[in-house]
Amino acid sequence: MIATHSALFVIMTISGSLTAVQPPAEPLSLWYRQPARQWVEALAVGNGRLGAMVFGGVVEERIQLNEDTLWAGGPYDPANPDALDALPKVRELIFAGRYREAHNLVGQKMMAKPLTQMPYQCVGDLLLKFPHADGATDYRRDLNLDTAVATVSYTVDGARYTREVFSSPVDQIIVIRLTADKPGKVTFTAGMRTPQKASVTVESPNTLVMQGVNGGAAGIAGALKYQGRVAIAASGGQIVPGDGRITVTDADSALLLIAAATSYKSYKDVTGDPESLAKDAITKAGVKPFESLLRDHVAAHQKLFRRVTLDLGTTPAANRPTDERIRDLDKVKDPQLAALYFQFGRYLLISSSRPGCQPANLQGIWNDSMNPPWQSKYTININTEMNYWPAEPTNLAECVEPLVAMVMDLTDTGARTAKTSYGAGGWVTHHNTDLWRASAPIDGPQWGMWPTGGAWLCLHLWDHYDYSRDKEYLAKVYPAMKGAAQFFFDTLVEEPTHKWLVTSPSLSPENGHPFGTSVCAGPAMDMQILRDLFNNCIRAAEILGVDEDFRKQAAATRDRLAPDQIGSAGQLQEWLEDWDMKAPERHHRHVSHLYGLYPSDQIHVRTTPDLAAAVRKSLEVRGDDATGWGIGWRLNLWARLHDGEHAYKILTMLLRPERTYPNMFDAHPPFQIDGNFGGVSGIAEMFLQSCAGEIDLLPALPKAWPNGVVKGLRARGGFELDVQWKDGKLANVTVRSLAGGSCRLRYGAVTRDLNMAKGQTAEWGGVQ
Ligand code: FUC
Repeated sequence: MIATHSALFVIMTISGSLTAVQPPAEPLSLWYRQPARQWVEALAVGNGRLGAMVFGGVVEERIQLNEDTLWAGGPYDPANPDALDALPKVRELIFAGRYREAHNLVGQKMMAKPLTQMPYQCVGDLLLKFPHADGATDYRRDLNLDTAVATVSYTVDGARYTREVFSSPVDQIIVIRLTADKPGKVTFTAGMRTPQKASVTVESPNTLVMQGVNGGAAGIAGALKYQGRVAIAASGGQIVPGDGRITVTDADSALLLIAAATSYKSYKDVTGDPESLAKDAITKAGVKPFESLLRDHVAAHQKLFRRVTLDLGTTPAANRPTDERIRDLDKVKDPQLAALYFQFGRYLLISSSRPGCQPANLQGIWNDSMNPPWQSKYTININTEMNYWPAEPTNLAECVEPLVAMVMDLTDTGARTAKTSYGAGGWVTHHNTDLWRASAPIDGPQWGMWPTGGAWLCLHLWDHYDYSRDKEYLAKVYPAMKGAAQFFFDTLVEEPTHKWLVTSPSLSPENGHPFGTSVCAGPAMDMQILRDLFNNCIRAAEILGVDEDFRKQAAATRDRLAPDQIGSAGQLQEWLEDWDMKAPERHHRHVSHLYGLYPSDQIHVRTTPDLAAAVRKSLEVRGDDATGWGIGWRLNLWARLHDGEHAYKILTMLLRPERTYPNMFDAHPPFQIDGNFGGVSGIAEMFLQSCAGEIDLLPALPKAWPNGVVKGLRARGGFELDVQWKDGKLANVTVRSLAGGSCRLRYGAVTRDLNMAKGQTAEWGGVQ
């Protein structure tokens, strides 16, 4: 980091005096010169399970807390038994073109009971009140992405105060240390508040205990107990327990250890003991000095975070506070902001999705509400998948484990829905799920009547193998892939015109067609997802040497699916019929039918140029602007079209204040984390694409980034690559093989085939 401070960067402190607060020494930091005034300014820390938002107030600190299993409700089965009887009639109406009647019948007979799923909720807040009078100077609040520590520091009455906050994946606690550079200066009162049904008491002398039960929602009773504990230790001074609060006076420093747990053991077992879990975590962490808590936390974080570095060049703008950089994006040349956004997204995935935890939901794990937007759950018609797009390419494969575990749960709950509502084998999941792995269609026909969510999730099961080539893992997940295929063997129907096999009833996620609903048969996205599912099942069965008959059935079914079609405007058709140009929302945020180009590679500029041109046309018709995740998807698509300039333009739209809050959370709006993750994968796709059987180097490099280097990206086949470019041209690439095997590198028209032993490294320099 260049530590120059021109007059431009002399800044106002929160008390208004002129000072020169230094930017953090670590360039991969978010930083601010004032506390957070609203939640989307607070800084997020998390260990996959325990999340905190750090506001950084001088007189009052608010640490908003989450635990990733604290959702409303309890185990439930929403599958609607009336669906089975209605199914033939619904299909008949759809094939007769009576879509609105089909919609109504679906609404009456096929939707889940209840019609909504359970919300993800918050634990509450830890509040620290300080006796500082107004007038803090030299205030800085930062989040170091390399250490995953949030720090607040300021000066009051000549003493410099520092607060450090992190959420340790090793010790399963959130740690807060309060220090001052003069002895006896640390004085504060700690208390807790919560919107949950809970009480806050003090376990003398030094522990705040919040205990409660979760609430019900939509008629499903709450079934969870939970507990949060805050143990306070002080060096010097005094700890005085009070009524629901604890006061520390005149200490040299204080250490707060926060644990939280619920009784959730699995989607069908809520018999855990939150008290012993929380107590144990505090007891174990309590014997470690702060330095070892910190060291272990940082080591665990860096093991993942440091696998990838990205340098796009740095300008003086990189010294400025993050909120100002986002605000001035269009006025100031600041390539490092994109690198920071990229690494922040990787930081968020590491912090919200570690093995053994719940998958990252619509807000990762950060939520301060009892009824957050879309319940902050799992939306499987794009959002959950987008959360995991960057995982494999940006070398965070471990973070996929919670998603894989959720899919395994869904094979069970989804098998019940398949049987009850469709009379089918295998398993099915519609467009949403929650902590309880609900799998039936919700919300209403327009959104919910989409049976292909589980099949899409299976792409992630396959990709996790394809990037690692771990056959033992593949053997574990293969039954889930096979079960997803089985459901479609049993439910695909022949459409009357071409005799293609199609899904029915279904829809092209959330987009209404010209006949007053979204409900239809065989939308393009379904066909593309099922082609991937069947192909990946066949490949997996071949690798594992099993199920020859099943492979044949998968191939025969795949070959009868409706093909991708190009419509009259030259666009890729979203539906079986050429309805695109007549659809009421031509600029719809979802671009479901373009799944074939990204995340899939069925459509590719090299292998299927006509279809790729049709995707381009569809994207042009749809337009660039969309919700945060809608922009994130478009970014990946333009990168796959090898149009670096357009991809860069879209990335700029994602980074603007309209789509990026001051704390760098993505703005749908409101906050939705998928846009962050789509942004990360999109940036990675500009440098490296691993699809259609090749590794494409710098396929979408924009002019704005003439020089740079990215290290540690992953490609299919277990390869890790460092790519460097100069003056807009590939300068050098290093390939490491982690699994042994062959690959083809491509740079423009030039290719190079490699056959590598496990552990081998190859260089390709000076490519013309
Ligand atoms: C889908 C999207 C919305 C939102 C919601 C969580 O329904 O269409 O834009 O992202 O998921």
